[in-house]
Amino acid sequence: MNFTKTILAAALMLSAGALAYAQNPIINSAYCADPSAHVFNGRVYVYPSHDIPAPYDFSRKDWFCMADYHVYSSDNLVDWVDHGVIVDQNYVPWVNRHSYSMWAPDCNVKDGKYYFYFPADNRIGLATADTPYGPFRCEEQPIQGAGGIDPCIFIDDDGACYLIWSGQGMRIAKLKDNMKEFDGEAKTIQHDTPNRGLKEGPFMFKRNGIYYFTFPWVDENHECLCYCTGDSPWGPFKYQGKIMEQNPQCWTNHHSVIEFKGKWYLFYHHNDYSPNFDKNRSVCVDEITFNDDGSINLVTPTKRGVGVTKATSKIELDRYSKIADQNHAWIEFLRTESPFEGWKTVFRNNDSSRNPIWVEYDRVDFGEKELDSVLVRVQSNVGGTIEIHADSLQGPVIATVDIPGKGGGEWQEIKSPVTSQMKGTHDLVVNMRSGLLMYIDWIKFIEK
Ligand code: FUB
Repeated sequence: MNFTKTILAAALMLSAGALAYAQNPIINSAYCADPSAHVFNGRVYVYPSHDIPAPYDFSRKDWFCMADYHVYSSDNLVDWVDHGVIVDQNYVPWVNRHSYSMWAPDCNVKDGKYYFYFPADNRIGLATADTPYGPFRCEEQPIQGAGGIDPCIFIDDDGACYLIWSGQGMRIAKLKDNMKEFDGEAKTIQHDTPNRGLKEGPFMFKRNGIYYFTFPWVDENHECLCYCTGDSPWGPFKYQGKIMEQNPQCWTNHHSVIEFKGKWYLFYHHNDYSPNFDKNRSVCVDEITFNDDGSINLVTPTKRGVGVTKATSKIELDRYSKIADQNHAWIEFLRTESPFEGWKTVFRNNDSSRNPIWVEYDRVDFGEKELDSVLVRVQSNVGGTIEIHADSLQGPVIATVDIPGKGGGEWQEIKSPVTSQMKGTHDLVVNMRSGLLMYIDWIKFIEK
């Protein structure tokens, strides 16, 4: 028997559950990095690595520490489901249980079977399943000949499967039908990216006949994302430019690219929930666009992310699309000791400025029903007034909300009638019309 015993789904899916988060980062229940996204049966599945703070038996307290993998899925890029643990270092026969080295994985489907490749102990392992979310069965041994990290499994239009990974250089090997043995020799991928810092995390995809070989690369001091193009998975590849600039707050980045419902998306990571320790990272997604010649436009990371937010759900203004000048409006954690609770938006009129103090949140779906009121979760010692506009600061006022002052840093939920009815999807601009200092957690609309 080639497989170890089927891992009991119940044992590994203890933490499965639903979570809804419409903005970046998309996963707010755990630190996650290295997101490999794929579309299986019309649904997006994301296979990230799972960062944890170092436990007692891992001595490198300042290093990447990962013991297992979860998979997350969504059919709208807004509501995400955590399917729980799919592979755990304690259940893989060849992995040292104290190595915590389950770095960036990838998964793909062939003939109805799902093949999940993961690194550990500088080798690459395989687990297979009949569904994208498991239960996965681990092979007894790692893949022979693939020493390194960051596996990517690329399947060409003709069904040929390639394992690409980061070892001594970027390596590629064609796989036999069993998906676990090389069909011929592994090769080093030839590309002409300027030879400065580390390159790792390869991800390959094909679009309009062009093969895109993409990877994080330390151009200056941190990893940017860049891409090369070629005519074959084997290369050679020509360097074309960057997909995303480096983020000076986070040394690594790691990504994947998918097409979903006619648009293309870039999944990547930053360290939003852990600004002081960049080995506890978080997964984000933003749209990626191509020009007619196949070149990629630089993606600017956003807080707003992708997808449309329902007006009747909590609209987290701190995941803004645009904001007034940073002296008058900014974000802070609700509680720094508990970052997954999220952020609040701070409105501060500290110099009697007559300039509007505002925040813009794009793409809110009001549906077709009549609105009754808006609810605002807010904190303010002295109170003030906010206006909620549709479309722009000059657009119609949907509601004016008077916030009574309340001392002691207490939160209030203030309800106010809607004065202009909205239908369909609109951007929102929230403006502090009067007041000195106000914190807003979220707003939501209530239908009649
Ligand atoms: O997550 C650990 C490592 O950091 C990955 O394997 C690299 O790609 C980098 O993101």
